[in-house]
Amino acid sequence: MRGGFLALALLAFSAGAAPIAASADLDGPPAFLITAVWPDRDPADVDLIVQDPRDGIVWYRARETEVLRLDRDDRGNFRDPEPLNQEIVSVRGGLPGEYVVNVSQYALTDVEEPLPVFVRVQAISPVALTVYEKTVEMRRVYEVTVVRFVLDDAGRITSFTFEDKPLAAAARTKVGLR
Ligand SMILES: [Ca+2]
Ligand SMILES: [Ca+2]
Repeated sequence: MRGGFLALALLAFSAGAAPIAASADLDGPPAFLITAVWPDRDPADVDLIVQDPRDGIVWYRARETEVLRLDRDDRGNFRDPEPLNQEIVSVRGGLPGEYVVNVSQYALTDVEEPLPVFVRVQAISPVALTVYEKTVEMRRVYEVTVVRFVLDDAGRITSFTFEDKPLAAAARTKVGLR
């Protein structure tokens, strides 16, 4: 799979994205989509937590920043008759700087097998293009950094890095939770 990731990354560098405004219109078309998918009908509640370059964080308790929006919150099978398990965060505009993509488990207890969570970053403009994808295996309640990417002034991704950067504590503080 490593080779696959590298090929995708190189594709992203060469294809780039059309220059897009640094100020976002949250109702306008997304520049990027970040999705997390876990097995259909699984009761686990996985959360996307994404940070923008101005330290804004989206998650299920805070669904919008200047440039990010949680478009779909999924709580496993809780109040959800559909088998699908998928969370979606959209990136609007081309605010330059670093974006951090984390996934966490709200509640996963007593599981023997790891839960595979497939995370994908897609560029939408000018064409839909997967720029990064990875499956992380989650075993219990915790948070992991899947990928960090940097946009330049033209809205192009210039780097992918993977150093862990926990966001959940900061996200909780922002909304007044301990
Ligand atoms: Ca969730
Ligand atoms: Ca679901």
